[in-house]
Amino acid sequence: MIEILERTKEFKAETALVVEEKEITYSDLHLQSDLIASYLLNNKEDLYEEPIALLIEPDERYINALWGIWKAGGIAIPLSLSAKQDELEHFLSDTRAKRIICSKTYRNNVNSSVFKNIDLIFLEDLELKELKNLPSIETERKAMILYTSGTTSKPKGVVSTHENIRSQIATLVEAWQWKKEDHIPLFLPLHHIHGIINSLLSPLYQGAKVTMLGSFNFSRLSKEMIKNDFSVFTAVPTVYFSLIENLEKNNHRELIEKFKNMRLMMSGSAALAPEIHKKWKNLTGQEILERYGMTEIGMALSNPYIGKRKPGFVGVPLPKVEVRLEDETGKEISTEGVAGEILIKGPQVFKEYLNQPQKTLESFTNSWFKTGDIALIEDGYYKILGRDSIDIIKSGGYKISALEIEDTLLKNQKIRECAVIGLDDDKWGEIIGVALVTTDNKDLDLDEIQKWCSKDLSDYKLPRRVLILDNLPKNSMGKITKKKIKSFFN
Ligand code: MLC
Ligand code: AMP
Repeated sequence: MIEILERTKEFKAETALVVEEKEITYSDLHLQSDLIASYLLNNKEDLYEEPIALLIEPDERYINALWGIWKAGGIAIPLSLSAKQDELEHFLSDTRAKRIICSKTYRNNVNSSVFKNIDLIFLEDLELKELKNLPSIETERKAMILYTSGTTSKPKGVVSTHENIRSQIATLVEAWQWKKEDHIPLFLPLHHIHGIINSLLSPLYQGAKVTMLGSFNFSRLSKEMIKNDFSVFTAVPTVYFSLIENLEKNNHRELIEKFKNMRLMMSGSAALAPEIHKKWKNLTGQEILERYGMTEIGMALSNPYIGKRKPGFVGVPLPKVEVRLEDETGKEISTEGVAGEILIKGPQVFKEYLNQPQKTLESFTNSWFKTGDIALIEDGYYKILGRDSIDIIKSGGYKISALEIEDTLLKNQKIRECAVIGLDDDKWGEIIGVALVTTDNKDLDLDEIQKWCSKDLSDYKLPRRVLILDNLPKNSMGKITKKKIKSFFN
């Protein structure tokens, strides 16, 4: 039994989603997803974990398709609509998905070589009439694969079960007191856990209302804020930076009042600078609740809903999440102020990395998942100090593999050597910097490099600063640490 599906049936005629003024009820979502499940099953009684990808705009069709796949017994793979050819090829070959549910707007992007031998199911083309018997799904079955950047060049598929997802949601419902009366604006991408679990599935689990706004856009969000009384808000730090920039430019009293009246505003996916926390409090009176999570584990640490929220800290373990810090020798750290790696245990921790049994094995020690994030505890509150890899760049709430970009750059004949690094930035957290040596002093500028990368990589992975180091002796870049290379930019 998939708990979120069973529960939400009870909410019947209540509004679940609002999309462009249109209200979609829980019954609508269930009927449409039953029909999609019936279509996907065709003559089968169960899809038995068939992987099915989603390339769908963030509107009601996304939930219809996601729930449809789950109801038929498949595994859902939500993909980014802006994923480029190379990325899609990797996702499709890694998951071996043979069917993709798409929305019509995606038709123009369909590139024949990537989608060879793939059945593209355009939702709007389907005449969905027939309802079939749907299988009963055990909670231990695989439910979803999300891609996340690791220290190897290709993103890893994180496989979660229905029980993992249920636990991730239940934890948040309890800690943040989600209720039926809540209303949240959704503007985060729906191929990452922040958007899927925190912004969308947690409110639906409680019968609350989600207004789906597409990707973040200040003027669209402002209009909706004025029209509605949203009660909960969750975003990445870059969004708060953007809101402050806009609100400071012109003093939008009505909008500020709306923010003031919310019951809970949260931030996560990247470190929220205490300065932003302070500015937001001065502007709106809201103390942002910062929390810490990861695709593999859902949310693990959170400042309290009721109680002291400490800027620069991510709080304490969420209900039913076990958290510990370990030193390099694997010994638990029990002294405050001593830094160590965060380890997590609990029912919300993912099942495995797709097709990477060795990587999965190495990521656990005695059933504890090793996050790779370093933290310390002060007065009982965790403080994230950073990730132990310089090759994971955090920009705008996204995690980006430096190696993936280096891979793309080195395919360019004009580039002989390169190093990709994250450069500190107030708004984005980090921006992507590239230091490179050209082949035979070839002319290269940022524009050309961005164009080159944009063939293979999503926009958020594009280099934003380039430093040409043609005066370096041959083959010397590999010998210099990335830390040193970073210092060349200043
Ligand atoms: C875009 N731009 C960037 C950039 N991305 N500049 C530097 N670095 C980047 N990374 C530039 C564009 O080129 C453009 O420039 C301008 O900024 C606006 O771009 P945009 O794409 O329109 O940005 P915007 O719509 O403002 O989007 C920013 C954002 C978005 C922060 C809302 O990136 C976003 O939704 N991020 C969330 C990602 C997320 O959900 N992460 C969660 C992962 S799960 P110009 O010159 O054209 O104006 C996870 C676990 C957990 O982490 O704990 O949650
Ligand atoms: P992802 O790999 O996309 O799932 O992102 C997970 C990573 O985001 C974590 O391993 C952390 O490095 C980072 N992260 C999430 N929340 C926070 C936070 N509040 N502060 C600092 N880093 C965070």
